Amino acid sequence: MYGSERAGDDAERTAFRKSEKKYKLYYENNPKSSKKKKQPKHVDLSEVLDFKFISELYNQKGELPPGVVHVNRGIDRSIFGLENHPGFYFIPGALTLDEQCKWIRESLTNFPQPPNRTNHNVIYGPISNLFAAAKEGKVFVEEERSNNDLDSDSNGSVSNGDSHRWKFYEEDIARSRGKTCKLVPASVLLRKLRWSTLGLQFNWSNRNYDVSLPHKKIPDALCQLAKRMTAPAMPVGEEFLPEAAIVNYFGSGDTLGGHLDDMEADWSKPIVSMSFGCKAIFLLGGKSREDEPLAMFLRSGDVVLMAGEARECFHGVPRIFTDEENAEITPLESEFSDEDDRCFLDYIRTSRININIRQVF
Ligand SMILES: O=C(O)CCC(=O)C(=O)O
Repeated sequence: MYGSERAGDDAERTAFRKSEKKYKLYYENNPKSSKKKKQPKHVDLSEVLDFKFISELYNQKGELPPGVVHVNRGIDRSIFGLENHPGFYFIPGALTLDEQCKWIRESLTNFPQPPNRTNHNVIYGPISNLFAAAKEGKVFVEEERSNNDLDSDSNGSVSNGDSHRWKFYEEDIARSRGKTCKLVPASVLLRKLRWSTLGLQFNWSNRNYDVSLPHKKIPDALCQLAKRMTAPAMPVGEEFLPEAAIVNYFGSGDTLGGHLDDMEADWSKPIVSMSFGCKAIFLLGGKSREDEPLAMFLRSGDVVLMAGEARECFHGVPRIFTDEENAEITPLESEFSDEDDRCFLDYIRTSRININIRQVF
């Protein structure tokens, strides 16, 4: 599902795959000037739906492009839908700058904290305080465990269940120990953070929610936000119950391959998906990978709901824009202007975060 996955020959030929390839980040081949900064290949973005523009046009002139509908229900924002995709809702600029900053901070500091799992669990076991360690320039060191250590773990170290454990050290101490141990800078681990899971934990190997895994409830403030945002897509008289969330972290060149979210028991409930940081392209396909997907921009603060029939549609993220001109994060730059916020700004300038929240049962 993630960018590193190799698609088979059949997948290469589908309409969805073709579209992913069209928008994916490729670099110009420029062997003569290999010292020059790599230049992204030009991509034709003329067919990408732009709901920011659509919303401005609608507010000024009441006009809508063919196939787009205005939905007026539930919350005090413009909501748009697509004639050919019942159950799909796009709420441009749904989240205030304050809300965006809050959830970016949470996504980097609290959400990847154990018992929430991340993509790093499988190699390193649970990692505490990754963002703080990266900010302080620390290095993760793998140490052999002695028999005494095996009886009781010391503070701040994590065990991956065998005779090794990983621990953050100041860089100079890490380098001196590192002659006999494996080292990974915390900043590298942060860059390679691809997902964390909140609430009921998703087991990616079995592709199911593993209720036996230790977990904390989704924070109340996030539940309240999800309930508010899902109102337009909820069956009448019912309330959304947020039980699980996936936080996706994207760096330059990262993609999320076309997939279905089909592991939840009740598809009548929407999935609410919130975007933070750099602008991205989202592809919304049909029930088959053969259906040609629609491409649309997702910006920081946009919210997408996938309910009803749209829950059965392939979707993915083939591109994020991390260059200054296209990332469109200027409003966040002024919001994160305190010295204390520098680390969040440094991260989000070249990254995108997506939080998507689900009712599972
Ligand atoms: O990043 C996004 O906007 C989409 C995320 C998504 O589709 C998923 O996690 O299932």
